[in-house]
Amino acid sequence: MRKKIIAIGATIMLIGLLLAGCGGGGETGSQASTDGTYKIKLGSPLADSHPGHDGFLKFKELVEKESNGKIKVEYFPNAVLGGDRELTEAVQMGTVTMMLSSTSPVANFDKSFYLFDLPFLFPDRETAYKVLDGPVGQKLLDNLSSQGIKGLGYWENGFRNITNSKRPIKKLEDLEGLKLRTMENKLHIAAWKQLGANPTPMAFGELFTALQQGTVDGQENPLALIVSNKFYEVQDYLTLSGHVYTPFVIMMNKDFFDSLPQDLQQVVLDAVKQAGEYQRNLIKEQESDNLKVIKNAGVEVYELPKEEKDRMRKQLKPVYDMAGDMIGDPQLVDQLVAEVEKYSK
Ligand code: TK8
Repeated sequence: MRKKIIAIGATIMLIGLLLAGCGGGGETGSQASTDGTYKIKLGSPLADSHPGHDGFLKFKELVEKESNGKIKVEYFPNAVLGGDRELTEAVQMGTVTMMLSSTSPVANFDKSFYLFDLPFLFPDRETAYKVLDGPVGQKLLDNLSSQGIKGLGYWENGFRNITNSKRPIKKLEDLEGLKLRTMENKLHIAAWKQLGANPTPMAFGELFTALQQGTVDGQENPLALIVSNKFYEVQDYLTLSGHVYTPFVIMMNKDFFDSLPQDLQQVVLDAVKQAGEYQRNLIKEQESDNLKVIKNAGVEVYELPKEEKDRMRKQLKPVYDMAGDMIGDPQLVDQLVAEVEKYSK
């Protein structure tokens, strides 16, 4: 009898230790440390010369201050922990706690994110912010929970523009045969094919070398990234096309977020929102300086005329038709279009 009681006691102790173990701090960063503090291991795929870096420094400052030190942020910029896909997978596993990615590669994890790859969707930033910070943006953040991810909010990557080293892109026909690097996203690939280019999907981290070596002729990104990653050094032409507005989505390991007490969850959400407003403003303020940097580097800059944008929209009709099936939620597409119309009046 005595042996049986000892055996039951040992089992209870073992279960207790196991529970304490998964409650203790640890490499996964998915629970509180023994001293009751929480460590956020934060990874960014962006260079520390990009406003996304300033955004994360602001986030770290806010969340450590507002949590009275209960949350500590260990921040790794410059893609030292990986690019969009690697970081998203790491956050799913909990080996990284929090990160950002462009929404386009996230569509490979949750197809509703194809929504934001629709060309010429947003007429301006203000409309984009209202849609992203409203019910449609929230729905996509909520969709991420099935991937073990807590979507926290959206910051700005921006309106994408085309650079290349072959020829000025002034009209639709100038895209013919251009070897253009695209993000690893089926809708982007289909759209550039439909416009006559020769799309090459590639991770962002490989892009500078590919441009430098001529593996691809060009790429398309917002001005802030063209400057932060010095693409202007290896490109001769820039066309201000603004063909897609890409957001950054801020993501956190869901187990970690759920392990936070309610008040600290709110501290994290508020810090992401405030740091996001700060980051969005920085990008806007730096726009004209970024253009100057590109021009001063000797890049020829062209503005894509409205009539050419209209021709591209028309040419892209099959892609718009296909997007509905790719996104897999026709109501969501209708809701998005209605929101854009409502806000862009
Ligand atoms: C940065 C990328 C980048 C995106 C791209 O990691 O891949 O061209 O625009 O912002 O997410």
